Amino acid sequence: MLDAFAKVVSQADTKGEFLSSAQLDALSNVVKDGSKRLDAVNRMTSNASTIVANAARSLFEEQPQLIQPGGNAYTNRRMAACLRDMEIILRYVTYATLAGDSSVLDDRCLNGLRETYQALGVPGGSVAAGVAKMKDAAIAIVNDPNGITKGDCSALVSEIASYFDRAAAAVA
Ligand code: PEB
Repeated sequence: MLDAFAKVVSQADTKGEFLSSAQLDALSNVVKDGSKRLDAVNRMTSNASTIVANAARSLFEEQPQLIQPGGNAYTNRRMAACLRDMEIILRYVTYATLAGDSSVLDDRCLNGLRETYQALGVPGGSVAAGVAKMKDAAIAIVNDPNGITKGDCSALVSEIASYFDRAAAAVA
């Protein structure tokens, strides 16, 4: 598991080189925008259950076969597993956002997930659709201008979007 700093150190060390000025500039931006990053993580974390519940509700509205007899979220046990899975994915997206690097998400959540769903008979495309819904909700919450110092969060938001996209692509 790497963060934005450890990643650059590891890349430079592999080549036996000093950190480049481009690498230092990129990290300097990570430091400069550190409060935005922490605020985004805080907002996603404190709204996690709302993000998950709304995304799941909307997924089941669009794909009602999932909650009908024989569906992959039919029975409370499977419904609970589904909500839990969405929460796990969101949790790892918040970790990646804090770290500024996707490796924690890749290594501890997404690695082998497609194969797990295939083995369980859970439709990966439906999980990906649920993840896309969490992405929209999380970004709306991160971008909410109320009660926060205003600034340009576009780079951070596209980074966060990329973590959700990565999760969706890993299971679709
Ligand atoms: C991944 N999910 C399930 C299982 C595992 C995961 C390992 C099997 C064991 C269990 O049931 O607990 N676990 C999960 C994860 C990590 C992990 C992401 C990462 C670290 O450790 N059903 C649907 C939707 C979808 C869904 C499409 C969006 O209709 C999910 C939610 N996951 C789902 C369901 C099961 C499951 C298990 C229904 C139960 C499958 C079954 O037992 O029939």
